[in-house]
Amino acid sequence: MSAAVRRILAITGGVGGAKLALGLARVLEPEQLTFLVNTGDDFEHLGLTICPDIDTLLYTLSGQANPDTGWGRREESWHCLDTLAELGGDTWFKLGDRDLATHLLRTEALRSGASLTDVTAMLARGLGIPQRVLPMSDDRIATVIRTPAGELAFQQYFVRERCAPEVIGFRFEGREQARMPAGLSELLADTELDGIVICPSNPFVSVDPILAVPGLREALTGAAAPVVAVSPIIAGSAVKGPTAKMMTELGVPRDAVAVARHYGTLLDGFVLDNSDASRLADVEALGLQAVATPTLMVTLQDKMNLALATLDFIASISKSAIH
Ligand code: FO1
Repeated sequence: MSAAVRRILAITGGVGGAKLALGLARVLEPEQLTFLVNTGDDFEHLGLTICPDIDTLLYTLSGQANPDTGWGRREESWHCLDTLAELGGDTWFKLGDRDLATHLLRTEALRSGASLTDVTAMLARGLGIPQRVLPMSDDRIATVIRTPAGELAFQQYFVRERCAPEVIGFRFEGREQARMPAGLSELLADTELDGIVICPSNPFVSVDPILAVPGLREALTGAAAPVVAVSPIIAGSAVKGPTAKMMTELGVPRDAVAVARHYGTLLDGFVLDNSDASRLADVEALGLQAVATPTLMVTLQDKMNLALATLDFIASISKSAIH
């Protein structure tokens, strides 16, 4: 347990972010920890509302995540998908039989007027998750990938096209009308909030959609608590997913320092992997505090160790000394 901090907000996207989220959940008391999750990947498929990053977090925290993929449920069966294939239905996005129950329940609750925040809380309760899990907004914001051949909806790019198309930019459709979820402003103003952690998620398609919610970036920057990001890039590569490929395509150096520069003035501190320790001074030259620690998370102990190292780093940062 980390006694050095009181309350923490953790910002997370998909599989990489959920690993640190689990580490944080294991070293903090449930009431100390709130999650803010990307919903830019959400989409309607076969009439169902799918929220991949929320589900990845919920399944990871509840021990239900598929250990092979990181997304979807463990001990899954695929009878519905197989039958869909027989009938000539769409099977490019793999919905398992157990996972379907989540999408059915969510879709029904949303259709009867519940907010995504309330539906997410209901699912978290059902999975025995005691922490608060907030979607980045109750309003729909859809991440759109810009490619030389035109625009692709996020899941078309990510799953159907396996991240193969070259990326030239992003658009967050619907952002202008979106609002922050209820309760977030109060948390950011809470004097007991001691830190905001940006988990090692893709900066472009997992974290930037969250920062695109009007007022959210400003609210994070204006919070008294320091904002610290953990690098998703280790020695020039991403552990999982297209982050490094996107950096190359966008003409950004493929390294952790470029991630810190991308977040810019939002950050007070940055956590690098030990293998990138030679770049500590480059991060500090951006006006940030920096620390190097093992960030590759394979075992539960790795996740808890990174969580503890990040919390210790937060406790060592005094935001007023920086700004
Ligand atoms: N990712 C895949 O690469 N292929 C799939 O068929 C797939 C299905 C899927 C079903 C439910 C769910 O919650 C997530 C699923 N994902 C799948 C993962 C997901 O699309 C991406 O990992 C995220 O959107 C990126 O964070």
